[in-house]
Amino acid sequence: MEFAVGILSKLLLSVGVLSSSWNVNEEARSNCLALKSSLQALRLENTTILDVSYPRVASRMKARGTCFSAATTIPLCRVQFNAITSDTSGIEGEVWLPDEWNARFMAFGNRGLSGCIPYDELDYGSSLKFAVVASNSGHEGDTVLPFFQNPEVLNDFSFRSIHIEAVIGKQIVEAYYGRPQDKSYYLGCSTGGRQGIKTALQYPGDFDGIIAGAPAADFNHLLHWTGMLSRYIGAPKAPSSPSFIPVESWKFIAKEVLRQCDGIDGVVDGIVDEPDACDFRPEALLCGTDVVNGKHCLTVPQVEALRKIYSPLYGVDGELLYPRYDPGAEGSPLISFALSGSFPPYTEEWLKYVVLNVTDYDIDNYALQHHVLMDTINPGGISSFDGDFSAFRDRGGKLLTYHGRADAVIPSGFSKRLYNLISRTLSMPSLDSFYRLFNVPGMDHCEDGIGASRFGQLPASKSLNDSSHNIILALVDWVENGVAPDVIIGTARSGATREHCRYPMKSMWNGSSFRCQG
Ligand SMILES: *[C@@H]1O[C@H](CO)[C@@H](O)[C@H](O)[C@H]1NC(C)=O
Ligand SMILES: *[C@@H]1O[C@H](CO)[C@@H](O)[C@H](O)[C@H]1NC(C)=O
Ligand SMILES: *[C@@H]1O[C@H](CO)[C@@H](O)[C@H](O)[C@H]1NC(C)=O
Ligand SMILES: *[C@@H]1O[C@H](CO)[C@@H](O)[C@H](O)[C@H]1NC(C)=O
Ligand SMILES: [Ca+2]
Repeated sequence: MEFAVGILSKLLLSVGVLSSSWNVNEEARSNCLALKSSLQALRLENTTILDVSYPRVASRMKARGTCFSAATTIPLCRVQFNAITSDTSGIEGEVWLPDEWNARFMAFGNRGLSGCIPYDELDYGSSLKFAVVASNSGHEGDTVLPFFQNPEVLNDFSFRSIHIEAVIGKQIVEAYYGRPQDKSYYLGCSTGGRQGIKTALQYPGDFDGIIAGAPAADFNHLLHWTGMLSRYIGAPKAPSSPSFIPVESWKFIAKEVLRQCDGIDGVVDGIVDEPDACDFRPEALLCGTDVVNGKHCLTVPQVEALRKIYSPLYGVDGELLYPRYDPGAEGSPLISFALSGSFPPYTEEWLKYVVLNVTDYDIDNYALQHHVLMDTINPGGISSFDGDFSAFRDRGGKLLTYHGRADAVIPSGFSKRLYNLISRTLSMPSLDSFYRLFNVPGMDHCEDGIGASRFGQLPASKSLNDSSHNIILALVDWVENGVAPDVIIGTARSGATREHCRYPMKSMWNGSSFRCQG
């Protein structure tokens, strides 16, 4: 009976929302407010509807306890929900349903270890007329502490929250508009990139198209690598270590990297297009016997630290754990993420709270062999480094990924490595038919940097909203019209544009412009 009432209200809603009567906003508003009782009647499994509201355009959105806020830009219906995922865990999320709907659904991921609803992304997606969903990934705050002795909360962060977003979001979309979405999409970068990769592997049916930028996948090794970088310069007691490199020194190291490698791509423009072509020699910065006061130079232990930083990280059995730091990323304000001289908090907390399950640990003892325990335990199954995308490929899924080549947090070599792992696992020399990686010269972590770094990948990286300049619309064109993007055109702060090539093509300068060559 309740189900029948739900169906009836669905039909009424669809008529109201889609009608073009003179009074459409008033009508949309009352349909929105009626959604609360129809959702209650639907009794979505394990889900409590916290509130349904029809906010004024430009009102600031924030949920209790969470860290972000953003204003809406278009009229929409806002649904706040809480989903129970186990006896000891649950997810808080929101679905935004624009009055003017493009019949598409989009879910968003998170950043860092953040348990925060990304309101700016909800606003971005809904302003493009998608019905959108995002969540706090199952915890509050940018820390590992909520996972301590709480494996179900970690499971939400590792693999479950995006799946729950998809399951609940789609039901709410259908309840409101009276029909399911035509296609469903996912957008995320960094942790959000890892969540996108994980979802394609574990829940391949959830999304028709996925954008997974600069993925923090191979998560244990990423954190381990970050910890090892900090150890090379003496963390956690860095300033008293002979190999310590103060943050200010990275400015002149960055200059030397450019002096040695900027021109390799044919253009001296402050950008190292192909960091893997840069055989940086830090010895060029050694203080000679003739060192004069004020000259920027480095000691032997400091140069040795640089050698390690610019080399791949190998494990105790000689296996590759993580690619090297990208030469060309030193100029970033994010250099201090791993190289401030402190031990990186994410790595320390990860080791303590979910690998060793202790609250206290002497991080002075942190060393290469710590990866063995991290690999063995792989908390929450978070690694997300697996090449078997066959289920996602076979259901017709499309995945776009991108990586800045001046990424000071996750080296761009990682995304090439993942591409090649998938290629080998599926015995596909090229993944063009369902998976495309765009390398972005001069872009930092997910966005920013002096390159042509804006292509619609994040709310702060808006670009022309056509499928050549906006990666979301490029994905839509691929999924819905079969038109795969050969290049993505990025826009720099200066307004200059540039075509970004898909891997393994390379960007080559022909004397007057960059061309992608394969
Ligand atoms: C609801 O939660 C229970 C227990 O946590 C779980 O077994 C069940 O699969 C959940 N249902 C859905 C639709 O997720
Ligand atoms: C894209 O931009 C044009 C011009 O600014 C605008 O008219 C159109 O509505 C936009 N499309 C979307 C989907 O936002
Ligand atoms: C820490 O707890 C997790 C989850 O209960 C467990 O899998 C892991 O083995 C524990 N770590 C150690 C070192 O015992
Ligand atoms: C370089 O590429 C551009 C763009 O395709 C083309 O117009 C130009 O003629 C090329 N220049 C040379 C020297 O090949
Ligand atoms: Ca250059």
